[in-house]
Amino acid sequence: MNNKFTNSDDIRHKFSVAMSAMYQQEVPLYGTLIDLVTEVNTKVLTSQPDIKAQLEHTGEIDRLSMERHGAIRLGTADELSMMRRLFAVMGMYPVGYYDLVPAGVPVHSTAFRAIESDSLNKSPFRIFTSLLRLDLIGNEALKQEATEALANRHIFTDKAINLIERFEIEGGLTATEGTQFVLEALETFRWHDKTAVSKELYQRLLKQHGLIADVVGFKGPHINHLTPRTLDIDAVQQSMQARGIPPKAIIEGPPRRACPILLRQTSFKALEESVSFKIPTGSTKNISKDRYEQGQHTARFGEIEQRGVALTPKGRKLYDKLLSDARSQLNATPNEDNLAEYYRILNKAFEAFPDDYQSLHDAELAYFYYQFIDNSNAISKITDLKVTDLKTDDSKQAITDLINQGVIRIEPIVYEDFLPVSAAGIFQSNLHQNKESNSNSNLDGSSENSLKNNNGHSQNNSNQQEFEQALGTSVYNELDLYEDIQANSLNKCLVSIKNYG
Ligand code: OOG
Ligand code: NI
Repeated sequence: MNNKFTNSDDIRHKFSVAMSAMYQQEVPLYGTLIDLVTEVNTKVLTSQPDIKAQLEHTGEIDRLSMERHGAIRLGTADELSMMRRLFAVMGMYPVGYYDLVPAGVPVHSTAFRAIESDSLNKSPFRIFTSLLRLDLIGNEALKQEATEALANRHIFTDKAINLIERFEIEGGLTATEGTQFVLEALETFRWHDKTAVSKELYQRLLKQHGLIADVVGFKGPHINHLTPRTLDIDAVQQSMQARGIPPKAIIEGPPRRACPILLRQTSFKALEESVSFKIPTGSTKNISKDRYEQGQHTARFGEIEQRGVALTPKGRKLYDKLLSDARSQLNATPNEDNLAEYYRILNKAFEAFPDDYQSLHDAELAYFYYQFIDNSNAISKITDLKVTDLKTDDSKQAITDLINQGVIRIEPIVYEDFLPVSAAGIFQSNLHQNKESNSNSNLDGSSENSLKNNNGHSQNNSNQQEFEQALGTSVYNELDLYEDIQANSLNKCLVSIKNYG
């Protein structure tokens, strides 16, 4: 990149700092949560030197305190495609496809994030971005009203759009433009307590599904949570209540393990917030003179996550199987009442998943960095370097030998993405639970007030194609990215060994 331009990693970092500050102001309890996470992380780093060393080796130690993800929900294809262009300015690209419809949540999603290891370590900021599936609304008249409400809103400032276009034409932004961009982009994610829709329409949308009301009812895609990364999610969960932070009952994802895999998440319950609904012109209601009436909305919360090693397709298949076995054995949605029983079943199921890094590596269940250890004694013993890649049995054996000889070490590649079952759990625990609408399973299409099933799309792929068409590009496959990172680390190692001395 031409050096008259500011680095996209820097823009992303500044943006994530600004976003976190804005959200702490909007939702002060999120600030309390960050303080708690910081305390717990400091304790872990002092009491567990092996974890500290691992994070130093992988380059994650510096990013730990700034690590955040957030989430937004969009209403239209145009919003999604402009959002992609906005994130590109910050070096964030769509990775992964998550269809949440089978889990009863009428959206499909991707995560915008950096994709290179170095960029991730500079700023791992990610946004889980969902597109509402309005096509699933069975009631045609309501669908029409929702479509119109979305067509009438403009979620990006004119200046933000100008700067995005400038970035695309010039190939970058100057430092001054980058600073302006952060301020303008932030506007899109701000909370608006004055809505553009009437209370009556909002209530009909809510009856259909809490998510539809959260998207269609508002002027913009307010950031609905931010998530710091903790090194001990159980410790944070246990201390939340004492700090006045009401936690959701269960921790989503795998059970607690010696070698964490993928992602564990929990959140505090969404706040009930006051909003002002627009009174339509011509209405006889005249509750306040500025023609708004009061109401409530529940959508915004805080979340925490503990990240572990990224799994290979084989590892992921095993994870999905064990999780699904545990859930079928429980035979109910995990909740407050069956919590102890759920964890017992889950722990038992995951005994089938190896829990030390060497076994995870040797069984090709997880992705690892290969790192050269500068140790002349060990290296002098190498006579013939037989490693070429990660595919042949000879190479694999040679790598194992190098590890045993102390020439290279393995370190876990952290999972940077999301999990659809967990995401659905997070969505559901933070949606307004309307008794009539039954937010959890209202996708059967059996009545006017319910959402249609995944009409005509039995193939997951066709949903992904529609999502990518709306996005304006295809999403990166996260597994390819981990595989590249692993292969590159091996190549770097081999070069270091060959050049040694
Ligand atoms: C997104 C929920 C998913 C996660 O961390 O899995 C999510 C939302 O509520 O919009 O953020
Ligand atoms: Ni989240």
